[in-house]
Amino acid sequence: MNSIKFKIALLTILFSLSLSANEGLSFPEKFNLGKKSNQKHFGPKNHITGIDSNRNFTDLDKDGVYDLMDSDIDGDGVTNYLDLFPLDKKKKGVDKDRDGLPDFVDFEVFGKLKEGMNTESADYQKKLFKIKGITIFNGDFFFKNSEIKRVAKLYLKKELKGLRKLKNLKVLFKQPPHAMGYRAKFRHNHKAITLYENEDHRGNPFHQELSLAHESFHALAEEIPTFYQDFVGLSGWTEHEDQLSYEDDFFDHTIFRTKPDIIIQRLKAPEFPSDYSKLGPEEMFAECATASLFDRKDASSRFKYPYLNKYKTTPLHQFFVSYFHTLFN
Ligand SMILES: [Ca+2]
Ligand SMILES: [Ca+2]
Ligand SMILES: [Ca+2]
Repeated sequence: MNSIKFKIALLTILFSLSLSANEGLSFPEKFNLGKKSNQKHFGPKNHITGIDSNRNFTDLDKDGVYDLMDSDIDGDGVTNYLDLFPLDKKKKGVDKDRDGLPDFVDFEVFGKLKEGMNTESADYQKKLFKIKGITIFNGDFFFKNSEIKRVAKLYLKKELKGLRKLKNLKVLFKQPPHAMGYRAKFRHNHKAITLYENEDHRGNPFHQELSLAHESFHALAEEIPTFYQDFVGLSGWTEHEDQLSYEDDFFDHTIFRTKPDIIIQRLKAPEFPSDYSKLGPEEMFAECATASLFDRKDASSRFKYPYLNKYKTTPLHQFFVSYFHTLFN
């Protein structure tokens, strides 16, 4: 991995960690700022592709879940991203053709296609929703039709075909390139995968599929905690209250942010598919699962998984392969 890519990987971790740290906080009453938003911080149509920072400490529907962490801020039963009025429990937006996709994200309503989308994309959007419960839509950055096809085929016909409907993966959308080069992010509080427009994905569309699978496994880890815990038990990691240990090495959580290279050094053996997999049990789970799942002869995984051959001789790889038999159809 060259230094730029390495830095990007580290920054991605940093970002994930800062999010999860934030999500774990509990907010004292005095921080309940109660500031009303005019919704302008949200996305293009329903203003919800980014969460308004003013809403970090408010709880609109008073369900005890702060807005920042609430997948349904107004409590009307419609997840934020699919709610045309995410801050108004009386209004949701219409679904005229009654296909389950709110018309403001629907690629096709009664034969009328959204800008740039073709009928094939519209069909894939409907199928992905019906079969996997995932709504793919255009966020602040639009999908190309070829991308819609690849993404939908990944879930409907290829490696993730057998994946069951996940309760905490409901939406998938695209955002402009991230200043720090992030490729994708699963936002568990919002049941969403954000795909960032990315140079690597443009040059190697296959890598976009690997990123999606990786994020989907983050969703799966939450949905099936026993799967994740069995993995942790086998992986060498132990989760303590305020730190993690790998075999006999103890790591304070901050080290993942400040000195990730130390961890990569300590976990020297190339028994995991990539250096990125060494950055804590959650990343290791998603990386190992993805590397174990994909076996395409026509698309090289070497770039992302330089130690793949070695990894495939390990009990961890075997663990995933056996688990897939029970998890996937
Ligand atoms: Ca709430
Ligand atoms: Ca809602
Ligand atoms: Ca519709």
